[in-house]
Amino acid sequence: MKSNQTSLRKRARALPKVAPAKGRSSRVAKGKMQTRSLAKLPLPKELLRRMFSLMLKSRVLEERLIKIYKAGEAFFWIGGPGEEGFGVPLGMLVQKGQGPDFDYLHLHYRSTPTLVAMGMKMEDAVRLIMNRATDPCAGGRNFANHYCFPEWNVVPVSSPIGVQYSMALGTAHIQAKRKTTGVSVVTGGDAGTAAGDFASALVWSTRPGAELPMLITVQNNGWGISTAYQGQHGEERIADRGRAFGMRTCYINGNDPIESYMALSSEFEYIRKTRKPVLLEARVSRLYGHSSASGANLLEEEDPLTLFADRILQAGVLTKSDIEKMRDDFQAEALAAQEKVRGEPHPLRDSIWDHVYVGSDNGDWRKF
Ligand SMILES: Cc1ncc(C[n+]2csc(CCOP(=O)(O)OP(=O)(O)O)c2C)c(N)n1
Ligand SMILES: [Mg+2]
Repeated sequence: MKSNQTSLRKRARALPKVAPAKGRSSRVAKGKMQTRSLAKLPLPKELLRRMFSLMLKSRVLEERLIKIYKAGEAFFWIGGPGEEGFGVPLGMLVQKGQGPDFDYLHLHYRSTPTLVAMGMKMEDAVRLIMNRATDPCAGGRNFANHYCFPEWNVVPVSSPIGVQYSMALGTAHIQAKRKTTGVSVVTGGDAGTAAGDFASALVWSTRPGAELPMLITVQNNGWGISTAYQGQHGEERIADRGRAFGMRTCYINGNDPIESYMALSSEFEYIRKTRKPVLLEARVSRLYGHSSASGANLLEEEDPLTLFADRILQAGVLTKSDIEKMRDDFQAEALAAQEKVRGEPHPLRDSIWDHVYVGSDNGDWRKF
């Protein structure tokens, strides 16, 4: 086990740093985002504070989920530490609500930062990982980070990777047909883009005259479990694959929340206005490895949270003691959530077929 962890750590170190974006698909990354003084930070102070606070909250929550798993109070952990610099701005910018007038979210299993930014309560993430009947996503019957919030158009996260790209075509089609301003947002990992569903999303979202209002995103962390990106992709960037379809593309450093926020703002604006799709690739980190199956231990990769903390400390947006207080408060909140949820019931066997089919008319397949 130990040698496995060491070799994972070594491999993580061997990953290339996020390269500065170049070429046609790098509108935002070419901007002047690398400034280090308050005067030049291109977003309002209050927004920066809120963004940092949500990133920290998401990280503290994920670390609590890992502790819950390691303490034997959950069967499995998978999640998004390392993706806060992209996931939080995404959650802050979606038009949240139910139905085609609002954005749909077809997320994958690293989306805690997005849900935290949308207002998910910590205890709901804890209920999901601890498989409690009180879990609003699945009644205690799904994996950690497999969220589902119908009231926010967050469709159920699927364990088979990639399928969300073709599911998103359906909601985007309705949004296009009804001429709403809603966008169908889809997220996924780099390895998942090898699945046919990803190609289907590119093909079906870009049909001339029948384009779909989709924000198709890929969070590229350089890994598909233990398979390195470099050995699998002939293309320089995943975003480049959109060029063949004549669609707008964008490549960003997802470890920089300011760059992410600005890129996502302008891509959302473009899609809401033109009703055409965008393919956006964000380079991110995978800070605790793939999942509990690979140990869920901290690896040496670029950490978007500490990088952002340095920037906002230098810029005077927050002080060290502000950050410490925030962290203490979030840690207390996460621990209280665990203690509360520990006392909640597990689902009983009579609920096993609930929500398997809409309306449950055909829920009891054994009668077929
Ligand atoms: C269709 C399918 N094939 C294989 C798997 C097993 N699997 C789970 S996660 C994963 C790697 C996914 O890597 P990537 O898409 O880059 O996302 P990441 O986990 O790196 O965020 C694989 C192969 C699966 N869940 N579904
Ligand atoms: Mg990956």
